[in-house]
Amino acid sequence: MLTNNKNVLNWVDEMVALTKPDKVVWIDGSKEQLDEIRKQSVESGEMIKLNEEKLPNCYLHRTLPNDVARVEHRTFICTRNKEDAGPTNNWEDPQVMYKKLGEMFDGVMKGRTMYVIPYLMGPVGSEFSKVGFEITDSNYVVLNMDIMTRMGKDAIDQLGETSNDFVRGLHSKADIDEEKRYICQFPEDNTIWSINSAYGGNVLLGKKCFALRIASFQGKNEGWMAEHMLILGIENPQGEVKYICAAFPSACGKTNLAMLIPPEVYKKAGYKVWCVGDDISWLRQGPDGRLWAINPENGFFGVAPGTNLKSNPNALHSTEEGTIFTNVALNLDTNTVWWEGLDKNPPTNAINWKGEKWDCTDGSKGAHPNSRFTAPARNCPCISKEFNNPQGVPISAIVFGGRRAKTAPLVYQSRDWNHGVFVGSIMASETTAAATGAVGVVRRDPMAMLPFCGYHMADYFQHWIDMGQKLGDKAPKIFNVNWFRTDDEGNFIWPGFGDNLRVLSWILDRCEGKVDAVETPIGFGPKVEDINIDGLSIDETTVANLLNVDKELWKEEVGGIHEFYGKFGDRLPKELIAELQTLENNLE
Ligand code: OXD
Ligand code: MN
Repeated sequence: MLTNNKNVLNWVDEMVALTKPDKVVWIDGSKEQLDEIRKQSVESGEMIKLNEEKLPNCYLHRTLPNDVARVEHRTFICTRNKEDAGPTNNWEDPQVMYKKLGEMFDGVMKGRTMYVIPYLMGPVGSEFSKVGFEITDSNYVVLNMDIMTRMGKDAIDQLGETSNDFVRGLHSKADIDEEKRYICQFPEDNTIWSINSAYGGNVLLGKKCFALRIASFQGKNEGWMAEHMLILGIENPQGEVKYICAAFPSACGKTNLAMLIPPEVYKKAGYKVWCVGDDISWLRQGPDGRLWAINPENGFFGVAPGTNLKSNPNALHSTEEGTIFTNVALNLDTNTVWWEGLDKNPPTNAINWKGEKWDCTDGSKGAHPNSRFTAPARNCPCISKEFNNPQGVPISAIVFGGRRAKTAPLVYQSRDWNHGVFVGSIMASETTAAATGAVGVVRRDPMAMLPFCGYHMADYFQHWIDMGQKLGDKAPKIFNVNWFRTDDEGNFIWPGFGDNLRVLSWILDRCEGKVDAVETPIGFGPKVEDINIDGLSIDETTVANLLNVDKELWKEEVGGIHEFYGKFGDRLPKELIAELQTLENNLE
């Protein structure tokens, strides 16, 4: 036992009585303890130790083929009133769910070791960090939580001897039965129960379950925000750094943007980009009235395929030490890892993500498309020096984005905060061939929070509006970007990747009042000449095309927004209905 806190001890006793483990181990986060767990995991085959010279302290883990991604259809928000979970979440009554899962958890750890993991979300010593405990029977969870959070004594110290303010997470692999897999959040009880999965997003309870679903609910009640946003700093040649938060649905290059490499002309001029976070921001109003952000996490749980020295060298370098790879291919000649898109030399003597002999000649994939790396943030060559700052960083701009072939322009700015909330609420992405199902279908994903908002989405929009009221003229400016416009042949027009800095520069110039804009029906757009294309092979005509707002397409879009908003009934804030009306008027 690491703590005398009765609230923690009583809860752990209850969970021991329920799950009946053979042994209980409290995780203090010490190297000796973790080394012992690594050693056991290698002996049992749960982890494979990789080449110590090429990938020091790195391991490979494979999950079952039925357990390779988050399971939204089995994820529940359990609030006493069904309406409080809203129309976009699965709901169950808490008592019903506790009973149902209670039966599944009863005795589930017989013959197993229970680990009790204290962890901190947010920098050590930050008033804004929060404590969680995860009880688990998985070594993989312990070792991943060590990378993704500040685990052990720091969390115990932050909680103190008497506080009851911690999130109670219970996880068991059980039989990894997908028919009995449940990821349940009980926001009113600060509780998470997850069973029958051993895949990251379902079992690393500090991440999506706590830092987004539970924290979004806490944020609404406590006057702050938990968002599915990266945080990046842009340093100008004078050495001043301005910070941006950005939300994108999956498959829009969020990790790449978080670790962007400036294009040559910007690099030469002295610009630098710093990563504060790649996935989650906790935002609150600081004493100076501005909005400040911390990244609650301590590592990156990134998608491996497509990550390479060109697309994201910073992410790749982050994985060179102390990393756990999940469901990638194993190169048997070198005892290193490989995934599609890493390089053009797939190994010829390898094991695929399913654990089968694989030589890449049959067209099958070596790595699962959702294979991952869990890498310490400290490894990232462009990690911000403010990463551990307890105050976080002040945010100048909030950026929303999606993948739209034609509708959304390269960038536009909202007229004001409420209009910006509207822009976030109508966020959407068109499906790509990478996902199953039809291509080009518009999926609404407000603020990229659809699977992660722990309460009624309309109340969440209201909370955004309330935050804007509180921030007043200190509020960050809100923008929308679209890197994915295509020409008539379906080719991307904008180069993307590092060149996205050209758009972020315009955004910061707008925040500082350095450039004018043109009014369009959907908001403020850049003047063509204000997007720097120095060193690019595109011309001003192309930029004009990228910025063009097609009224006919937007009229269709309005239909889709009405349909989406229809879900929320009376609970939808009147401010958003007014914004939709303004958009319709502007399109006439
Ligand atoms: C993630 C996700 O894994 O958003 O970050 O799915
Ligand atoms: Mn995410």
